[in-house]
Amino acid sequence: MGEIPESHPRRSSLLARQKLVDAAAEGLLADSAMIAHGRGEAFDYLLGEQTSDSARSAIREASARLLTAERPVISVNGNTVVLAGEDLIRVAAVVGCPIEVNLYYRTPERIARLLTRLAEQRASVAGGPAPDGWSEDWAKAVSSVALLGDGADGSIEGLEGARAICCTNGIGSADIVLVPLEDGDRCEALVEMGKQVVVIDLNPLSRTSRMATVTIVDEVTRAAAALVDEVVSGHAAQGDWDNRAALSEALDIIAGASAGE
Ligand code: PTJ
Repeated sequence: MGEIPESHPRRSSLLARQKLVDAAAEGLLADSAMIAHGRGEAFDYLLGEQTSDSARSAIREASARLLTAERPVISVNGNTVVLAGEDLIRVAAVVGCPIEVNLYYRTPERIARLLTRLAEQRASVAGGPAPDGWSEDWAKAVSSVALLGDGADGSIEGLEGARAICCTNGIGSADIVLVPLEDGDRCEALVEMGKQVVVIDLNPLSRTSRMATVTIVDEVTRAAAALVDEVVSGHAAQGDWDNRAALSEALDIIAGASAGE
């Protein structure tokens, strides 16, 4: 792809697409990853391609819950690693939790490639600057982030086949799972197991969005960046979290989208 001018109105969208095109060529993505991304883009367009106040509130709630959990885990798939891997490693470093590669379309090759990509991202993040407000040893915190997914030995109750597979020391024993771009069945199964499930999903109508404990209706790249700031700030939870209200607010934004002048 040629150089995209800084002023191009669709610059970030084009860059994200190119990242996915390159990642697909490297065998990191599911065959349907582009379709999933396209559906997300359509919702993002209607949401104004920005983090709403309501999504920001969900990000704050997610942060507070991750920070106070006993065994938090971040579960990532192909699209998430490619679009938001580095910021999720920053989140994991601050929270002090592992990252598990857990795929909808699981193959040992993709698990291995995604773990390699995450290890590269971890090294790059460890060698880079700490987030504003972080005062401890950044390289040490980042290097301590465990990357799980290989040799998965556990299973998610209520699911069948490869989609049930998980790591016992990751999702299997977690009390809260942050899982961007999750599917509805697995989200429901995790909730049934008594876990809190935080999802990032641009579609406020998806089963995943409706099943989750906390739904962040936002683009995964923007949400992960905002989550870094929140976990470093360490704000407390906001009391009773009304997830349905958060989803309604996202739908109100979509319903109010207009063609303007
Ligand atoms: O890497 P794998 O094998 O785990 O497969 C990953 C995909 C995403 C292909 C798989 O999980 C899948 O098919 O997902 P779905 O069921 O299409 O759901 C994707 C959801 O994520 C949809 O509701 C989209 O609106 C949403 N979505 C897509 N791109 C983004 C997004 N949400 C936030 N940020 C995005 N960039």
